[in-house]
Amino acid sequence: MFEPNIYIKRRKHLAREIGDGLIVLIGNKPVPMNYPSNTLRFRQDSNFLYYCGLDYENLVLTIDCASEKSTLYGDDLTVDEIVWEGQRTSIKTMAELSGIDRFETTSKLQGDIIRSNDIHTLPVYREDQKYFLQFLLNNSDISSSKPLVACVIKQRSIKSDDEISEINSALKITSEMHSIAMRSTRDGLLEQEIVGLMEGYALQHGSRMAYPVIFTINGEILHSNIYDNVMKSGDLTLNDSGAESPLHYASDITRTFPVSGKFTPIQKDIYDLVYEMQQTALEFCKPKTSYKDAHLAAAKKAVMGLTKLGLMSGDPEEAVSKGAHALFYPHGLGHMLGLDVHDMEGLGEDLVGYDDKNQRSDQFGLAYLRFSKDLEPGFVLTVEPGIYFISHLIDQWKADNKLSEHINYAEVEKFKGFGGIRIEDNIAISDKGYSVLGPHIPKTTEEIEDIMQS
Ligand SMILES: [Mn+2]
Repeated sequence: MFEPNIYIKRRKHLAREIGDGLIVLIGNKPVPMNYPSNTLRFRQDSNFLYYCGLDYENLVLTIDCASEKSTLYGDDLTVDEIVWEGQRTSIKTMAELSGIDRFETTSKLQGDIIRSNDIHTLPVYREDQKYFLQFLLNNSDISSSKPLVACVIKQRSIKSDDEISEINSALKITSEMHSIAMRSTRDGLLEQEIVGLMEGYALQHGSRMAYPVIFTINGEILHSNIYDNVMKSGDLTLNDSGAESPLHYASDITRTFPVSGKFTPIQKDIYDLVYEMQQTALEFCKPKTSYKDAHLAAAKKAVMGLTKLGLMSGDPEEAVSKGAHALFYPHGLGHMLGLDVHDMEGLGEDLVGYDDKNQRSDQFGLAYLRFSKDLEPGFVLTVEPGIYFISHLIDQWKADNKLSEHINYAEVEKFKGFGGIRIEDNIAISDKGYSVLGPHIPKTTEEIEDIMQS
């Protein structure tokens, strides 16, 4: 946990911003996997962690906005529970650790809540949270508080130095996972063997994954979580994986490398293009520049490179405005990163990534841009352009003769089976511009070939 003062300040700030009423933040409960006592790995709610840091099950935190006083609700374990789970920190100590003014048993919670007629809650993303909140409020209408959501997003969007250190500590593990993957991959191994080494390394160092690992020779499947392919020389492997820090801050890194340890000429061409897309996008990563512009600059770079390779044609600006690049680059440049890997997405993707000035497009590809706002010092983001050859998408566009003034389908056909390439780093925005977080992870084709052949 951070020092209590950090949590006290965060809660006071929130209370002052909201001004009136009672904020109710619900910690997560254990979730059954296949029967009640066999539960999924516990992960505390990120908003709960942000405002009190307490990483335990079955807690509720309230903040009274007028008095700025907080109360922690929870129960010490019974001896019967201790027999199975062991002792846990007492509720009294938890309150002290987080600088919380009062603590009460859970049995007091509903009465205290019902006495207030101005309750502020956050959106729920689990069924059990929904039922618990309906029970607590004695009401089936549990619509979340718009002002609370807006304040939390504003507060959590700006990362302090302490938070950036946490992300850096997650990246230390992640960079080692990525090095292990590059050093261990070879012809004939199954993907799962490498995934096991990476997750094992994280576990050995007290860390877990911030999201399910994507490690696949089918890199064109954007979020594949299947690891049973045999990797062969000539294949590219895409590794999108990131560990969590001790306080549950996420990291999110992607590297793509050849199974053989050496890129073929055409793999190198496409790889270098994705690399240039990322470099181009990074030049836009500074205060007051919109992240959408960074995304579109990467897209234009993609069109220019693909035109050189004979896959696209026509004016790059026009091709991007029509969305032609999305055949190869169908996702957004990146997203915020923090306690969640897609930070605060549970509060609403549009509220986090868009505002009055930056509205979401409905064009295929651009519509998947999760974050579009003007950048501010303290924002932490991923920058993750990619180029993919997705057979089903190519077939569909070709059948519709879609944007054929910009896409040379005869050439594109030849790339079916190529896979996909994505390069992803995590950056922090400062007054001056951006800095790439964490240790350097081999990224140029030369660096990757070096580590794979050493
Ligand atoms: Mn990402």
